[in-house]
Order: sequence, then structure tokens, then C-alpha cells
Amino acid sequence: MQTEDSRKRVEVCFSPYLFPLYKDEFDIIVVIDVLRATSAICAAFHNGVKELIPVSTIDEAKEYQKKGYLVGAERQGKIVEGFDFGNSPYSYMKEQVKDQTVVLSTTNGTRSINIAKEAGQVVIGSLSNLDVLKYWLEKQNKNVLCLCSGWQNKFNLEDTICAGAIMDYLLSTGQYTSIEDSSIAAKYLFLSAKDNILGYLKASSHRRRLLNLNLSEDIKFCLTPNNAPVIPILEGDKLVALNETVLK
Ligand code: 3SL
Repeated sequence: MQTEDSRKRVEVCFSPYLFPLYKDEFDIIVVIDVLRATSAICAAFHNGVKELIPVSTIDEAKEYQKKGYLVGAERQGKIVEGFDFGNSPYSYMKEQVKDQTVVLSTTNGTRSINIAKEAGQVVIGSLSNLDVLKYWLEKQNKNVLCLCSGWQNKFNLEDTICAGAIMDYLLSTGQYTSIEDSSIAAKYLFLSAKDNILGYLKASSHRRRLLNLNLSEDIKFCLTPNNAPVIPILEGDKLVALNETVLK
């Protein structure tokens, strides 16, 4: 006798460009941009930022600036002239941002968040919040898509490895299954990288791009698992930190 498979799905989408092919089948979208947007967002909430409004364009960022908000803006890895900060996690650890609503626009990460919000509940994923996020996802028991922000619609290693780590854990609970080859590939990438993520990513394109901008401290922060154990979740147009204890 055949029984129906009641397991939920967890899958990986390699880039925002591919998102339309996946988007209708999931309840929760985990947006991942390890270098550096989603790591900076986790750092921000871990350090007491109250709300963060992710915007896709510099024009939108300017509108918020005119209204008096603190605004971060990054393009090509650099702070956009005229803004308070860029996309370094360290900018969001300053006293200045504590208890504040901050606006952020980045090349890929904030764009992915805004693309994903039409499709399901958006939560922010990075290596910085890996364990709390995976335990929280397990508790939700819903269909999960990990959306890798990549770089200008192209595949990247660091987001895929992070997505693979989430996959690997959720599959290990027995509650989840996956059917896409992208998800299997992400899981195997994670398994081959997990013992030395920094070393594994030595030659990755975005690591090189950031190193050329002298951002090695940012890279180290972003590739260190569990250094900002919070779960930023989108409510309307704002990210807030989930107020829940999800440690195992
Ligand atoms: O693309 C993004 O959203 C950024 O994370 C890119 S950077 O790390 O600031 O270069």
C-alpha cells in the first residue's frame, strides 16, 4: 500500500534570476547574501537595531534619507557617496544605530529580499545566524526555499554553501525532502566546504572583489558561523528581529 509523503520541501534557488521558476511552491523564503548584506543585517539586529528597511534602488534610499532616516547604501562593494554607511557588518555595530530604524540598499541582497516578499514569508539567512535559523525552520514545518542572492544574477559559492548547510540540517530531521538538483548540489558543496569554509572560499569571486577593497575583516566576520544569532523577519516592508528562543 502506498502512503502519501507528508514531508515538507526544502530547496535551493541559485540566483534571483531563477526565482520565477521556483517561487510559487514555498511558504518561507530564506534570503541569503553571505558577503555581505544578510550578514550585515544579522549583525545589525544582534547589536540592537530596531528595524531595517531594505530597499532596492538608490533613489528609494535617497527618499528615506530626505525624511531623516539613517541610510546605508552599497554598490560594487563601496559606500555610495552621500550615505551614512555602506554594507559592512561593523557599521551596524555602532552606538549610533542602536534602537534605530535603518534603511539599507545593496547591489544584490536587498534586491533579493524585495523580489522574495511577493512569494512567501521572508527571513534572513547567513552563516552568522545559521544554527538559530535552522532550528526555527525545523519548528515551522513549512515548505522552505533558500534564495541565494549571488552576484548580479550569477551563481556564487558562499550563498550556495550557506543554503546547503540549511538543507543538510533540515533533511537530517526526516521532516523534509527535496527534489531539485540545485538543492542536492548545494548540499554536497556544503559538505565538502564545512570543515574549512574560509579556505574553501579562497578563490571565490566575491571574496576576491572584497579583498581588493581591503575588506578582509568583513570577510572574516561574514564567514564565521553563529556570531549573530538572531532571526530577522520581514513584516510589511520592514525587517524586525523575531522575539523567540530557538536554541536547541
Ligand atoms: O550585493 C550585495 O548585496 C552586497 O552584499 C555586496 S557587497 O558585499 O557589499 O559588495
